[in-house]
Amino acid sequence: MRSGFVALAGRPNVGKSTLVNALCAGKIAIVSDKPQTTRHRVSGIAEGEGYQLVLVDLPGFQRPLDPLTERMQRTVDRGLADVDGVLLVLAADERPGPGDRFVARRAFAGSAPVVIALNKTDRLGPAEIAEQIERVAGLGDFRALHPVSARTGDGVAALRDELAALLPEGPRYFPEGATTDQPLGFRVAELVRERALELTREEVPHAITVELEELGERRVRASVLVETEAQKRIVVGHGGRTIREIGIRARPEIECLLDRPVFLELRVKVRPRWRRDRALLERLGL
Ligand SMILES: Nc1nc2c(ncn2[C@@H]2O[C@H](COP(=O)(O)OP(=O)(O)OP(=O)(O)O)[C@@H](O)[C@H]2O)c(=O)[nH]1
Ligand SMILES: [Mg+2]
Repeated sequence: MRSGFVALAGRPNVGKSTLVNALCAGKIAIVSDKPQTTRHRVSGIAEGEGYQLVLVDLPGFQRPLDPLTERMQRTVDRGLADVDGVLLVLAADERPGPGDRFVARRAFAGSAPVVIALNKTDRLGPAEIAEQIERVAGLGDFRALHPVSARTGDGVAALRDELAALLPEGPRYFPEGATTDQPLGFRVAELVRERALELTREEVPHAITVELEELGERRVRASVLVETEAQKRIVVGHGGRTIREIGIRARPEIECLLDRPVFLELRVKVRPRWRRDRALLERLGL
């Protein structure tokens, strides 16, 4: 039996969480088209022939702006320590820039081998992919470079095999059949947040967090927290349209996760400066 941990490093929005979901063949982490979606360390477990591969999804590298983003960057630092491999994720449809070089320096600074995933290849033709591979290859001394599309699944199986080959002999760290380390309540709150991100824009997604208040047999209650009255009006929407839509979209996924029908009650609350509220951040596991 081989087993171990591979952490994902990359700028926000390059597709790390989508790739974790593709590698694990299930929904582990929430995804959105807004940067800074992932705020916590989330593990996804991929089991294969004789191995258990734990993929550690992390927030994207960014400059910390407030206690929330500071904590997210600490999560990145801790997540990259003590792993068996680092999966450096880059977006194939963007030229590697200063942000990618910064992440790459950090990834290559550790002792663990680095595998590069050039993601979103579905957006490019073969010639453009070849050009990007050349550009990306200069970032450091990598173990392997895989062009993939987390969206279509192209190249994902070969990448999984490559990562499994990095694993040392070891025990199963999670029970057989486990898919993630996240508590159920956290996953429920994240599914609500995912829909709230989907339906909001600009600064609003960054100002949203979700606090689960009740996870009952038949009733799930959660609060969508924002920082200002103006943001609350946006998330509530005209006549309650937006918050209702968040609930309509989140509920089937929550029911699927819980494997039972539930009433989902959502409320929008203003919690001024919650991103600076250390007690609340602790409670949210940040
Ligand atoms: N076309 C295309 N889009 C992708 C692919 N992988 C991810 N995306 C999209 O890229 C956006 C960001 O994806 P995420 O997985 O949330 O990115 P992330 O790197 O985890 O972002 P943070 O958590 O903010 O650091 C979403 O809109 C995804 O649907 C891909 O292979 N092809
Ligand atoms: Mg993410």
